[in-house]
Amino acid sequence: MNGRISTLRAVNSNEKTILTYGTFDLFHIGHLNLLRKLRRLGTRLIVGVSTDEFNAVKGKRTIIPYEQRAKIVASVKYVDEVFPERNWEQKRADIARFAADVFAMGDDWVGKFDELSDVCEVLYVPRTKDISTTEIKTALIQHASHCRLDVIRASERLHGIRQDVGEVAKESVEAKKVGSHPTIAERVSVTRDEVIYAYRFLLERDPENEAVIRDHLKLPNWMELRKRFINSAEFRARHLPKYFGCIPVHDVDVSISEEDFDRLLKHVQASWEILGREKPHWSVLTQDAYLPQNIDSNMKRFFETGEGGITVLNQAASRAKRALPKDGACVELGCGVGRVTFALARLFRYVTGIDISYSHLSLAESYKKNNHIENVSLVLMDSLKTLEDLPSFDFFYSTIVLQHNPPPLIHRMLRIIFNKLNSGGMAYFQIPVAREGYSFSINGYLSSIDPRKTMEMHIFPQVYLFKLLEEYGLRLLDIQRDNAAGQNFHSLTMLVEKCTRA
Ligand code: C2G
Repeated sequence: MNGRISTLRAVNSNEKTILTYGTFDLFHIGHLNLLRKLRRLGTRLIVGVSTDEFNAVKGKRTIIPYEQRAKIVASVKYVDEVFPERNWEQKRADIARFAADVFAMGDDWVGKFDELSDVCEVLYVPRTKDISTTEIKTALIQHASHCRLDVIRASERLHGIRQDVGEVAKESVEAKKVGSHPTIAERVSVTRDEVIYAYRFLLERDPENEAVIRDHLKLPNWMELRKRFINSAEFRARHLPKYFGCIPVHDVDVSISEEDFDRLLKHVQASWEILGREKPHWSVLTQDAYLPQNIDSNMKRFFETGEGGITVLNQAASRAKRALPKDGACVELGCGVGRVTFALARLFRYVTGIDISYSHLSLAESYKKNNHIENVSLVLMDSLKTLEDLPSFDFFYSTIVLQHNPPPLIHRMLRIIFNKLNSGGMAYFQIPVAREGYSFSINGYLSSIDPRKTMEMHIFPQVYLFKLLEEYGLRLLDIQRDNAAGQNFHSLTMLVEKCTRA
């Protein structure tokens, strides 16, 4: 089936075609009102229903699969045609394909699709208040947990009755003999819901089939179920920090030709420009809340995480019993949209924020202007020369940045940075130094570069890092293992100080 469900009517001149999109999961009155309102705007209403794969991209997981949602929407009398929405980019082509006169959405999307107004009218209509799929899901979960409570109460009641008839008395006498008494919870057998919730909450996935569910249902109670999940290899791999003591040496090229450097830099630049255009805040902190469609309502929270970074920095300095060179000049590498930069600006006399992506920097620039921040300058790094031309400075800051650069680039950038750091100055940076199975060969890498694969993760082996620290006379003041690069990386955040040369 090509995904289009329609009542096929010829398009004529006084036709006014309305185009809209949605997930329409757990179809509710809000959806119906919207479709009715939109149909009244024209003579034909066409609806793009998000596929399950696309919803995964949106960070949504639906209860009702695409096929059924599409059929439900198509059966609504206001709807003339339904087709699959597979990605964000298809709208312009769809408008042309359906000769849409109006593109319309509920006002929770206000402003998000204005760029389409060059090809058709763009409208945002008021949403129906107090109803949403998310609210229905929450109500369902609450209902389910009420049912579960009801079950527990019922079994407690049952326990009371059996006690009355003396059944349990015998058992409790036995248990008393060996000094333990089975609690109510231990006596309540495992339910199917508990098994499914255990998979979702502890392994972030659904059980693979009914057979595994049946196997868990054999367990005497939910404590045994929990024990089994927490001791499982999958849970440990997902949630417990890896031990890196036994990983082999990493095979990593760091010395490469100038020409290869340029290619590396251009590739990293291109990747981050794409991210900066498409999802700038998410590219800095990869959480759904910071995706383009969610950032407006989470912008404050986003910048508060920058403050959090300063708190951690201050803790490192106090552990090292060192005062940060606040009267000095601070340089931040990979400042992005300024998440930490503007917090650093409240700590240091002057901050230079450097980034490889113009699209990120332009957002930082407007934030700086809107908030009248004077002691920050933002610099686009279009080559390593940008770093080399920097005036020397007293403090260097960089977290969740170096990890996205291939090792030769990390090596070269740290060299320049450590060289430019004034004696007595400090550097604070986070860097992954190990990951099982990681290797880097420049030829292999350059031959497999994929510009679409925007967010890369790399490591910089400790041996090279410690060599650099030694070469530039940097003394370790504080070092912490961190989780900044995720479970599979051995990542360190360190505070170092440049020894004053005699
Ligand atoms: N809607 C509404 N009133 C509600 C809930 C939803 O008017 N109480 C509208 C939304 O504004 C949207 C449409 O119903 O225009 C579909 O909403 P969702 O199913 O939540 O769709 P969404 O996930 O927002 O997908 O490319 C755009 C996306 O596909 C939109």
